[in-house]
Amino acid sequence: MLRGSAGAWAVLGPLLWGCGLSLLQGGMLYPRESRSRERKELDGLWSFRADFSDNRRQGFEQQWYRAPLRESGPTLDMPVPSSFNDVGQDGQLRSFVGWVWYEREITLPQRWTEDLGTRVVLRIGSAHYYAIVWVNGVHVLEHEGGHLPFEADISKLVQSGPLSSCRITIAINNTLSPHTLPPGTILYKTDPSMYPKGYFVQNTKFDFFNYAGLHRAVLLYTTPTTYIDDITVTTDMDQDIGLVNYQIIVQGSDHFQVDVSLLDEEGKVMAEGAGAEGQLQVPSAHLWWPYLMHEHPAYLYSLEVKLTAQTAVGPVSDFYTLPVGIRTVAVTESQFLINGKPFYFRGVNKHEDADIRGKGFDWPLLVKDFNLLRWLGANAFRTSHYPYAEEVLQLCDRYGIVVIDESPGVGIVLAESFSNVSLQHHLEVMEEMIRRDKNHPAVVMWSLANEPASFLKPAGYYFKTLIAHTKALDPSRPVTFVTNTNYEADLGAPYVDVICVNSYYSWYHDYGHMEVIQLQLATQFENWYKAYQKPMIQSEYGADAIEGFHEDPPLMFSEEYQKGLLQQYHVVLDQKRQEYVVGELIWNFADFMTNQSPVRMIGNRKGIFTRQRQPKSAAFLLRERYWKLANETRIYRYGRGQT
Ligand code: BDP
Repeated sequence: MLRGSAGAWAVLGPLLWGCGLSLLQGGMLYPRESRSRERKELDGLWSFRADFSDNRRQGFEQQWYRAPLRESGPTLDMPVPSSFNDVGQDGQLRSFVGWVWYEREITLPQRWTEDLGTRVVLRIGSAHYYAIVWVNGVHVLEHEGGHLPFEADISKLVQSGPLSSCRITIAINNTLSPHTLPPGTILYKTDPSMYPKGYFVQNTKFDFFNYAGLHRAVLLYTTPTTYIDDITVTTDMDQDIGLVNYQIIVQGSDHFQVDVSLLDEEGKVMAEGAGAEGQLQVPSAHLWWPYLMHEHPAYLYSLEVKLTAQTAVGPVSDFYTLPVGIRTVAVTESQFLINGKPFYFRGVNKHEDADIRGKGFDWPLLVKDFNLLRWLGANAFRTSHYPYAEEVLQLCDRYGIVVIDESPGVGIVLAESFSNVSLQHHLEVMEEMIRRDKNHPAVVMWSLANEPASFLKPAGYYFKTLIAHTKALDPSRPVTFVTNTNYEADLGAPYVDVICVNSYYSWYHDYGHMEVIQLQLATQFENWYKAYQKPMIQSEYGADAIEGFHEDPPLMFSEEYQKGLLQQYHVVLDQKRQEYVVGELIWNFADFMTNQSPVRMIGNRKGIFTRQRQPKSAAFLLRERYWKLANETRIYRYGRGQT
C-alpha cells in the first residue's frame, strides 16, 4: 500500500470495492525504454546502516535522512538488489529486526534536471517490508508490503535548482505484525534470569527465512509530463479471430490522441486502432500456448501505444510497447481450460531464494531456474508464497510457463489476522498485485493465500469478501487459495474456482509409512470433489531429502524416500487426473532457507534441486514423468528433434 500524498484512496477503499482498478492512484507499468522514455538503474553498492539502538528509532531521532549517511555514523557497503542478511559476517545483522537505512547518491543527466517537459520517476521494485523514502532529505513516499513495486514522481525535487546530484535515502523495517502480509508477531522475553533487558524475537508462522532489504531493482525512469500511465489488455477468441481489448489511461492532459498497433513476432502490423479504449481484431491469430502444448508456444504480439498531446510546453509524444499473448482461460466442473483445451499443471512451487543474495533478484539464477524448468518438462509454477519479480513473469510469458500468482497471504493463522484491518490490507495488496501483473498471459489464476486457518469463524467472511473483490478487479481469471484445512471445516472453499490442496502424507504424520499414501490421497480427492465438484490441484506434496544420503530400503531424508513418496502420489494422481484433478505442483523446486529449528537442517530440504540447483534423484523421476505427461497432452505434433 502506498502511503503519503498519494494514499488518499485508502480512506475511500471500502466504499469503492467492486469498481474495477480505480482505487489505486496511477498505473504501475513496467519501466521500459522507448523513444520517449529513458531508464537509469541504481543497482550496485549502496551505503547501509542497521539501527541497533534499543528502540530502533535513533535514525529518526537524529534525522539520518537530512545529510549523507556517512555523516551520522559508520556505514557498510550493501549490494542492491540483495537481502542484507547473508552478505556479512555479523550474526546480529543476519537476524536483525527493525529499521535499516540505505542511501545512494547519483548524478542525473542534465536534460532530466533542466527540461521541465520531462517527468522523473523513482521506482522501487521491492523493499521488505515497510519503506520510507526521502530524496535530498525530503520525504517523498511510504509503502507497506515487501513484494510489490512503488514509485514517486520526483521531478519537482530534482528540477528545483542547479543540483545535478540527488541523494536517495530509504529506511526499511522488516518487522511483521498480525496485520501485515505475511503476518508475524514480536515476542518480548521478560524473564530477567534468562534474557537481557528489552530482549525480543520475531515469530512467524511461515516456513521460509524472513529475508529483508532492497530485493529488486531500484531505478529512475523518465516520461514526458503527459504520459501513458496504465494499459489494461484482455483477450478473447471468436472462431480464429483473436480479440484484444485495450484500455489506456493517460495522465497530464485532457487533450490527447492515442493510437495503437498490434505487431506480430515478425514486426508486421496485424491491427490498428485509435482512442483510449477499443478492440483489435487479429484474423488467424497465433494463440499463446503453454510450453510443450503446441509447436510454437508462448506467441507474443507487441502492442505499440503512441500518445500525442498538446501541452503548455508544446506537442508531446509518449511511446510504450506491451507484449500481448492472446489466450483464454476457463474453468468447468472438472477441467481447467486454456484456449478451450484441457490444461494439466505439471510443475513446481518455488521460492525467491539463493545463497548469499537471499531474496535478491539475480539474472543468472533466474535463467538457470528457467533452464531447469524446461529440462524438467514443467509447464507451470506457483509463486509460493508472494508475488515474484516482474522479470520472472516476463520470462514465463516468453517461454510459456503458466503461473498461479500468489499474494503474500502466507501464515494467516491468528484470529487477529482475519480482522477487518487485516482484510483491508489484503484487499489493497490484491489491487497492487493485479495492477502489476494483469497483462501477463502466463498468469492464469490468482491465489490469495497459502494454508490460512480457514476453519476459523471469520475466515468465511474474509475469503468471501477477498474473492469477490479480486474477481471484480479482474473478471478474466479464476481465483483460488491454497488450503490444508479439512474439507468439511474449510469456510473459504465455497468461494474459490479451483480447489488447491496441500498434503504431506507419510511425512508430517505416518512417518516412514509410504504404504498409506495411496489410500489417504484418494480419500482426500474424493471427499473434496464430492463436497464441491470443482477441479482440483495437488498444490503441494513432497519430502525432505539431503543430497547424497542414500538408504535402500528407503528411510526418511534419503533421496530414495523422497523419490518413493512422489511415486506413491503419482499412482493416485494418474487415476484422478482422468477425472477432475487438473494439476500437481511438487514442494519444492529447490531447497531454501528457513528459520533455525530442530526440524530444519540448514533450511527446508524438500527441493528436487539443491539450493545450488543441482538435481537430486527425484528431479530425474519428475523429468521422466513430466515429459511423458507432455507427450500425452500435446495438441500438435512436434517436428523431428524438437522434443
Ligand atoms: C507447507 C507450506 C510450505 C512449507 C511446507 C513444508 O505451505 O510453505 O515449506 O509445508 O513444511 O505446509 O515443507
